[in-house]
Amino acid sequence: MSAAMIDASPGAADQAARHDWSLEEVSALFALPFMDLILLAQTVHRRHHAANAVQMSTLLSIKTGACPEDCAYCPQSVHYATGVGREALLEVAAVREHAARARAAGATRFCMGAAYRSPRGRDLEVIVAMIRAVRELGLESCATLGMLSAGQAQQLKAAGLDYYNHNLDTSAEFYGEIIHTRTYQERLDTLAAVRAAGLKVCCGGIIGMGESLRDRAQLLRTLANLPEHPESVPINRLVKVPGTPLADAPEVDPFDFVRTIAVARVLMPGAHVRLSAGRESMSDELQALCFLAGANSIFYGEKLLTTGNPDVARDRALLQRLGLTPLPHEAASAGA
Ligand code: SAM
Ligand code: DTB
Ligand code: SF4
Repeated sequence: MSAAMIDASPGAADQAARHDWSLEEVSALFALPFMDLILLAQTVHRRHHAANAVQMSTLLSIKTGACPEDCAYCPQSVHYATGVGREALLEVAAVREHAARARAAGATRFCMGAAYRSPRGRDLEVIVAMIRAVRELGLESCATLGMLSAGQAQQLKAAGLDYYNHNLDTSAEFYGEIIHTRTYQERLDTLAAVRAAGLKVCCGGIIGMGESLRDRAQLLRTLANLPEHPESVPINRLVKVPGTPLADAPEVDPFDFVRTIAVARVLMPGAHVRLSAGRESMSDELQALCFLAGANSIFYGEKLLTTGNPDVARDRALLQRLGLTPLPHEAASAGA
């Protein structure tokens, strides 16, 4: 399908959310003239979200390094010499302190990441206590712990977890170039277990690993064609970490990155599209284009898991210069 066959008029923004996108349709969105795509994405954005609100999540690595998986982008894989050491699971009190600081700085969601293939039973019990501590502070909670069984997902839900992050990372076709220790189907199975447990889904991918435009289209198509759209869609720009196989991956054309955000916004109108890893090396102008294209969520705080993120002062200044305001979390805005 050529770009001319896609309805990019503002009226197209009123379409109901769909789960039957063809690759041709998604590719045609990517092929639209840049301005047409941005206008469509911004129109969709305004139909479904507060125009100038940004959801703010703070990340903490609760278990760092020595991960048995071989994800080619990841500084925490035991397979690559990146200087990231093996650390034990943090204590609950330390996590509570980090979460309290994140709340004081203005975050509404606290995301705990662990370098696991999947969590072990006794660690999961400690993580349950961490989730309770985060919730007691009035923050939304998110965890990303690798693969989950149905029972583990239910255990996390019972602890009060709000979101589970598990990314597809790229297209099913390109995935085998990046990860060999876990299948694409295993990722889909975890997402299904998370959904079945009643948790909200945070699922996205990484741009800049050498994937083609077609792979980007397939990733977004797979996300949009899930039985329910993820509530949160993180779009990461690869952080090239020395020692990983992707340390010298080719640069992404910034406009192609913005296009990816815009297509995610059009395909998943109700989702929060998060401008995720990679912001530290983005100009303020590029970030503003990403917000214009429909991004309405960021990771907020000096650190992602092991790599850097813009400091809080820079982000506050950026939001202020753009007239963007932090989104209160759902429970708070519902008066709970
Ligand atoms: N180990 C768990 C897993 O893989 O599901 C959770 C943590 S893992 C670090 C979470 C996500 O971070 C990955 O799926 C990937 O999308 C993202 N990520 C990791 N390293 C990255 C990098 N160098 N650049 C951009 N995103 C990255
Ligand atoms: C996501 O999509 N990106 C975040 C979060 N989910 C867990 C992680 C980014 C990690 C970047 C590399 C690092 O800091 O180790
Ligand atoms: Fe492990 Fe997650 Fe890193 Fe893959 S992305 S190596 S599973 S920590």
